[in-house]
Amino acid sequence: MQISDNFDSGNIRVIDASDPSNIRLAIKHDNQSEFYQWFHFKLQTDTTQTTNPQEHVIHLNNAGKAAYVAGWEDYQAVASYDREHWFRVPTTYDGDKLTITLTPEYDSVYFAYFSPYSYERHQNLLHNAQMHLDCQLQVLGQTLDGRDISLLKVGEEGEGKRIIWLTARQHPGETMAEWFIEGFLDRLLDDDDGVARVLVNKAVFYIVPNMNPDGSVRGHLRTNAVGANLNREWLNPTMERSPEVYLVRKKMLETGVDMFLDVHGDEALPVNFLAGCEGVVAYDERHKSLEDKFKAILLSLTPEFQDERGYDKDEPGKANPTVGTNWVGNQFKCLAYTIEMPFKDNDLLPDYSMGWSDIRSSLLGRDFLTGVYHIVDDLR
Ligand code: GEM
Ligand code: ZN
Repeated sequence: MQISDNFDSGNIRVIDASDPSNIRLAIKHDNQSEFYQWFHFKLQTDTTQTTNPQEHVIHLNNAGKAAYVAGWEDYQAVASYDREHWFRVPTTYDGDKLTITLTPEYDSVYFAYFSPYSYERHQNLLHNAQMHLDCQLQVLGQTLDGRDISLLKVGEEGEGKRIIWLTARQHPGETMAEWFIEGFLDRLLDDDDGVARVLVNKAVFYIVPNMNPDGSVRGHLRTNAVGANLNREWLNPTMERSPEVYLVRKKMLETGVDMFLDVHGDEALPVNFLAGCEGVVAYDERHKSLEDKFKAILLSLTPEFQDERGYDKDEPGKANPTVGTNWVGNQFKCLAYTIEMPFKDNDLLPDYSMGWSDIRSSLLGRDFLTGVYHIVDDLR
């Protein structure tokens, strides 16, 4: 039996893998950081040796000190035999260890915190998009590991056209964010879709499908290559520590912003929700009415969205200015939201076999495009 993580977004450390009924592993920290929670590893076993298939019991021994331990409550890990279709597997948490049990049907099986979004798939997304007449692939610069910081521009600037920015995966382990972008973009570039065609005439879109490619490939939960939490770098980013934010922010200052969506995942809350910028200095009645209208639109569009549960609201003037949504909302006095999807499930509409998934993230992205369609005229 063999456990490995030497692949794109792999993350595990083997403590002891000699006994299939007591496999002991640990999740590795993000580089130069205290954060960890994302895991992704391959189990190679041999199902032919015995007539009765053997249940494998896998312990993540350091789960109890992960970044967001509430994320392990009622959480089920995902597994895949073909690396395309991911299914939930029986998982328990005792406050210390996370334990995954599976009787493998095949000799090789992958496990992960959520459905991975590979760097290859990321590059395919960029290059498929650029084939569309209305889409241009721009490179803003390079990350600290030397990967492109890639931006997709959809549509053209023009008199009266709204400027709409989306960023995703500042936190690389929140892979649902890039699945969301895949759905949003797939629809935006669909020439047969009336909503998309009207939107491309009314707005220009700047989309960064992956803000943190280094952290993604390294198998990080939350930081870039040098341990920077990008969603705490927006007030004073530097090329030495956070070039991803520095270069995107610089481009935003060139283009302007009428609406900003920053796509994330949340470890603990089993719902989809939005976090606004109500605590920034520039927040005013216009901001609030735009937020209320956008939320009302989303509530009418899909039962996958709700506005009862979410983060505590910031007090007036007390928002953390280093957070992307807060910096953009304040700087451009625009509608700015953090979108949060669950690692677990949407408890209002549970799927007992799959939980929240890559497919549901992508479909939510398609629904958010309709939301943008219904608010685009109000953005100025
Ligand atoms: C969160 S967003 C920051 C908190 N925002 C509000 N409004 N309370 C983060 O960066 O901690 C996003 C995430 O990590 O998913
Ligand atoms: Zn996040």
